[in-house]
Amino acid sequence: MIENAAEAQDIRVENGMITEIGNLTEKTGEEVTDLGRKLVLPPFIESHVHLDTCLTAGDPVWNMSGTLFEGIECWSKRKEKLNEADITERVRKIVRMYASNGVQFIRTHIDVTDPSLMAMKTMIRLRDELKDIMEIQIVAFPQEGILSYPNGKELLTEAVDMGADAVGAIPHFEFTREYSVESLNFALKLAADRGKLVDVHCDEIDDEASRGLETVAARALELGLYDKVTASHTTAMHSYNNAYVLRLMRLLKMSRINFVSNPLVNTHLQGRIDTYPKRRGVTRVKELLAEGLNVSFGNDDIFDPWYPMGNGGMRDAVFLGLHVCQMMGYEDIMNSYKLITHNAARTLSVTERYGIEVNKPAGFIVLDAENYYEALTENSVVLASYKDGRKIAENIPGEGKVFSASL
Ligand code: 17E
Ligand code: FE2
Repeated sequence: MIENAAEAQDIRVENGMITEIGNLTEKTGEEVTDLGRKLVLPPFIESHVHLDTCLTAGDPVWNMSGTLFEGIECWSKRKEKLNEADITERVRKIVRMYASNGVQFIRTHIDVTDPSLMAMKTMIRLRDELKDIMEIQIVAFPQEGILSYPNGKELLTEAVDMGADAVGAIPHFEFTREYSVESLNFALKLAADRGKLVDVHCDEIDDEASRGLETVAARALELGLYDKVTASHTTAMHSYNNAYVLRLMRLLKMSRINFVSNPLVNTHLQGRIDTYPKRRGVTRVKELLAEGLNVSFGNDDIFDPWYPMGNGGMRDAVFLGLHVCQMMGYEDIMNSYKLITHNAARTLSVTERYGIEVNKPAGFIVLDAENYYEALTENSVVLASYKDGRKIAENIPGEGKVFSASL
C-alpha cells in the first residue's frame, strides 16, 4: 500500500495492479510506503523522439544553419557509420535518462531510409530488452521520403512487417506535391492493411502551401483509422491563413486525429529563413485544444543534428510550449501536465492501461512538490517512478543554502 498524504488518498497495489484508491486501512503484513505530502501523477510520456539519432550532434558535422534540411544532410552522413553496438549504447543511455525523469512510455521514430534497416532491427530488439523499464513504440519513419528515396515504399513495408508499431511519412520532404499526396495515400493504406498506427512528420516547414495535413486527415477519416493517426509538427499551420484553417478545422474534428507539437525543436528549426519578424513556427496548439482535438508535447531530439541540447525530461517542452503558444492563463497552466500524460497516452493509443485508476497497472510518479503549479515552476525532481508497482527510478534532491543575515 502506498500512502499519498497530500490528498489523504492511498493507493493499494497488488501484483503490479492498482486494486483500491481512497482512505485505506493497512492490512496485516502489507508493505506501506509513505510518499509524504508530495504530488503523485501518472507517468510522463514522450510522444515524439528519434532514439536512433540521439547523442550524435557534431558527428561527423554540426548543423550550422539550424534548418531541418541541413539536419537531414548531417544525419545522412552519420547514417553511413551506424552499427548495432553504437545504436544500442546510445539508446540505452537515453532510456536511462528518460526513466530517471519519470518517463515510462516513449514513441520513437526510426529512420527506414537505409537499405540495411540496421536501426530498425536494433530498435525492435531493444524494445523487448528494455520493456521492464520503458514501453517503447516504434514508428517506421522514412526520413528521406517514400517516393523520393530509392525503394522507399519497399523499405517502409519491410520495416512495418519486421515489427514496427506505426507507419510514418514526410510529405514536405518529398520532391513534389504529387509525391507528397501519393506518399500519404501509400502510408495510410499500408497502416490500414497491416493494422498499424500512423504518425506522420507532417508539414514541418514554414511554407503555407504545405498541406499534407488535409490529406492525412481525409485518409484517416475515409479509412476509418481516426485516432490511430497522429500528425506530428504541423508547423506550416502556424503560417496558414485563417480562412483556410477555418475550413480545415472541420475536417480535423471529423477525422479525430492526434497532434504532437515539439516546442523546443520547432522554435529552434522554424523561422530560419525569416529576417524580422521571425515566425515561432509552432502549430496552433491553443486553437486545436479549444476545438476538442488531442494535442501532446514531445522533445523530438536529444543532442543530435536537429537539436544540440536536451536532457530526457518532459518539463522543458511543457514550459517553453506554454510560453510560445501563449497558454499562460491559470487553467492552461494547471492543465498542461496533460500534454505529457493523458493526452500523450491518447496519442500512443495506450489509454486502457494508463492512469491512476483501479484495475490499471500501478504506474505513477512522485514529484518533489505539493502541487502541479509548484512542480512546473520550480522544475521539481521526480522523487520516484513506479511501474507495475515496482520502483524503477528515484532521485534524491540536493540541498541548497543561502548565506545572508537578513533572510
Ligand atoms: N527528422 C525530421 O524530419 N524532423 C525532425 N524534427 C527531426 C528529424 C528531429
Ligand atoms: Fe521528429
